[in-house]
Amino acid sequence: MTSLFSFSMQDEFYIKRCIELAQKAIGKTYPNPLVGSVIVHNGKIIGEGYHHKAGEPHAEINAINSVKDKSLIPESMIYVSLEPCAHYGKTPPCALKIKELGFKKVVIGAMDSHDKVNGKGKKIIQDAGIEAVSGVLEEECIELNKRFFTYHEKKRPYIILKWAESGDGFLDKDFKPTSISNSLVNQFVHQLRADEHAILIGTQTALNDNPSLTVRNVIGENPVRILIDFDLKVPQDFSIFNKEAKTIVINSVKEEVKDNIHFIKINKENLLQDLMEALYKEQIQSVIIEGGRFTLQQFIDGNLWDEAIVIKNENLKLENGTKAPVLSNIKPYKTEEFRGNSIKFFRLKTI
Ligand code: AOF
Ligand code: ZN
Repeated sequence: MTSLFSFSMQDEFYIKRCIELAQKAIGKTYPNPLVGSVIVHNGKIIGEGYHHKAGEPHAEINAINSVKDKSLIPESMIYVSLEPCAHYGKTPPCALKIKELGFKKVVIGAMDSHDKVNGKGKKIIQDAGIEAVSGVLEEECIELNKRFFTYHEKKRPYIILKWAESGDGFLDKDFKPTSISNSLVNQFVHQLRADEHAILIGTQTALNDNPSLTVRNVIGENPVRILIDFDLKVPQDFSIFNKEAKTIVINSVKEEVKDNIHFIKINKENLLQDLMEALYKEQIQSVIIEGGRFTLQQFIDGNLWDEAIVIKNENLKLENGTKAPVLSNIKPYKTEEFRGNSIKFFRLKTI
C-alpha cells in the first residue's frame, strides 16, 4: 500500500536505521519478526534497540531502556520498523508503554498483520492523543519480515527455490551428481540455509546425494529438515535422519513422532495444498527447497514460490544430464554476482 503523504528524508533515514538494527538478529527471532527502533530528540538519536530473540524485550523497549536521560522522552519521537504490539504475549504491549511514557510522535515502517496486532497498536497510540504515522519505507520493512508476513497473511511458509546449474543449463552430468560450484559458494549456501526455518528435498535427492542438510560452514542454527518421501523409501540410517536437527517426513503411510523424526501423513494427490497446511500447523515460517528437479518443478508449476536463487557456473558445460528447472511468472529483482570467478547468483521473485 502506498501512502498519500510523502514522508520526510529524516523519517526515512531513521526507519532505515531501524531496519539496520533489526537485521542484527536475522535468523534468531523466530517465531517473532525482526524489529528495530530508534528514539530521536531534537534531531539527535538518544536511544536505539532491536528485538534479539522471542521471549526477550521487543525493539521499542530495548530502545527506551537505552535512553540515558528519560526526562527527554515526552519531547521525543519513537521510530519502529513494525507497528508496536497491542497484546500481552511473552511480553506486555509496547503500544501501552509508548502511551504511558507519552512520546511526542510515533513513526511506523510497516503495520503488523499478526491477528493480535493488525492496527490495534497504532490505534492505542492515537487514542491516547499521540500522533502516529505508518508506511515509511514500507516496502523495505515488509521485505525485512517477508517470512513472518507471508506466514501470517498467506497461512503458509515463505518459499525459496534454490539450485545450481551449469552454463549450458544442467543440474548434473549424465544424470549423476557432479560438483557445480566451489567452496566459497558452499559457504554462501550454508548461510542461506541458516537464514531459513526449514529446508526441503524430495526422495530422489535424498537417495542420490545422501545430504545431512545441516549448516556446517557458518555459525547458525540448523534448519528443520523436510523430506518428501511418500513410500518411505529413504533408509533410516541416511544422514538426513541424524540427530543434528529435526526432520519432518511427508509421507502417505504413517503419522508418528520418533525422537527427532516426525512423520506427517498427507494425501499424495493434493501434495502442495496439504503440505502447506501441514507446515503452517508446524509453524514453519520459511522453507528453502533444494531439489531435485522434479520437486522444484512441482512448486514452479503450482505457482507456489516467492523467491528463486539460481547459482550458475557459466564456464562449466556438462552437455548432458538433468535439465535445470524452468521458471515462469518471474520478476527479477536482484542479481548478485560473485567476484573473481564465473559463478553468478540470481535472486528472483514472483509477481
Ligand atoms: C513489536 N516489537 O520487537 C516485536 C513485535 O510473544 P511476544 O510478546 O514476544 O509477541 C510476539 C508478537 O509481537 C509477534 O508475533 C509480533 O506480532 C509482535 N512482535 N512487536 O512491537 C517487536 N518483536
Ligand atoms: Zn511489542
